[in-house]
Amino acid sequence: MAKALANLELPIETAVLVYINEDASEDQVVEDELQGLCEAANVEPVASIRQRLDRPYKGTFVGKGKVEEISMLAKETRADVVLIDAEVSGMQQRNLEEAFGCKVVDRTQLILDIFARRARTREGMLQVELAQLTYMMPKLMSVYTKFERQKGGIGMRGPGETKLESDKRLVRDKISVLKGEIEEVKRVRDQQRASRRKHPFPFASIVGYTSAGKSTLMNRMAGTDVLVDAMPFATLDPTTRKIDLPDGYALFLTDTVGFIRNLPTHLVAAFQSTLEEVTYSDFVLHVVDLSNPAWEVQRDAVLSTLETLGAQDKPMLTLFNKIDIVPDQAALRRIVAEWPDSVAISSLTGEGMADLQTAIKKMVQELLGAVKVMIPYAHQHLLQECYDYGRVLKEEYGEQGIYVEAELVEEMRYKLAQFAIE
Ligand SMILES: Nc1nc2c(ncn2[C@@H]2O[C@H](COP(=O)(O)OP(=O)(O)OP(=O)(O)O)[C@@H](O)[C@H]2O)c(=O)[nH]1
Ligand SMILES: [Mg+2]
Repeated sequence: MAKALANLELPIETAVLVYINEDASEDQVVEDELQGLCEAANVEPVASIRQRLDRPYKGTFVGKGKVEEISMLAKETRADVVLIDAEVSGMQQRNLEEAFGCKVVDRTQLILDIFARRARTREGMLQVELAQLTYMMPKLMSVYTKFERQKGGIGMRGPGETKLESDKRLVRDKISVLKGEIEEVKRVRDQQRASRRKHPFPFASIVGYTSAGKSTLMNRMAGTDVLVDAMPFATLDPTTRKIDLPDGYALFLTDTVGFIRNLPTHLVAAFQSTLEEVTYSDFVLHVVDLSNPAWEVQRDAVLSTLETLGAQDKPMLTLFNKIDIVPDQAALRRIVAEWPDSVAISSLTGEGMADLQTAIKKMVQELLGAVKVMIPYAHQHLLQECYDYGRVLKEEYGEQGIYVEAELVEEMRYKLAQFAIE
């Protein structure tokens, strides 16, 4: 089912949007974001409504009165879908569909739909399909459980099994097939990663909220041609390029999928293999769209996603982007001064790129530690590794061995520790 979604340009569907956010000060930001997501999914909002909830109602998510209001609105506007800006359970979704007489889609399904449209590589498509099925599974379960209770358990298996049961089994089977295929793609990529490790210099990932300008930055720094788009989730598949820095330093840089808040943890997990790039990086470049009024919320969402990935302790350079359209330059200077390891840039105009290069070079230098070693001739292959994993500044052949001064990545310094002098 997901495969069919992946490549089709589906027709525009009309939708009633239901906003759920608790905090009134976030209204504008939440509305802008959902509308952006709609645009990316080919959905045309025809009406919207809001409910502030401390806690969702068990059966219908929104309150009874709201169910009626939405129902009326959906009928009046003849909307194709009601889109709820939250995660809704299978049971709630079904109850609401019955009440509204139309399809109900939740935030996660909307995001997955966009992912499905944007996925280009095989791995991307597999991941989206897995995420969709994984998300659907508990919803199917809830339908089944209700059914099972009515009918009792005996004589339901084997050839006489119900449609739902066989559906469930099919989904399970499909999930395990997909997992296997993803494992295989991942194995190949791990090999590539291992060989990338042999390159002399560290590698970094660009992370950030969706539409922060990650791909624009990547393109500027690496001269690549990654799709840049004002719509969310333009990039789904990671791209890696070598970036040359001043004084003979270099860096491998990966552009990753954009983060977004309220993305369920299991969905983040489904994109783990894409996001794994981040966990393997030596450091991260965190792009923040400073022109967005919600930049702080977005920044925090990214930081907490990094935590989910276990990458919260990576060295990080924060790049305050889009300074060409930030109205308050004084505030900008204050923010940059206050936030540690940050640089103000415009990926679009190139402003701040020299500062950025200097900052990155410093990060790279910090990863490369200076060593002075005497490598015995019996271990002379290590000299070649010094070249492979770092910068060799001096080599002198003496009686006891080869005297080497170099700047090396940590693994290499560790290896050479036994030959260190002074
Ligand atoms: N004014 C201005 N616009 C920018 C800047 N950087 C990026 N943009 C615009 O912001 C939008 C999103 O840029 P992308 O580079 O696609 O953003 P991204 O972070 O890769 O987004 P996803 O891949 O969707 O997560 C595009 O319309 C860019 O032209 C900047 O420095 N200034
Ligand atoms: Mg991008």
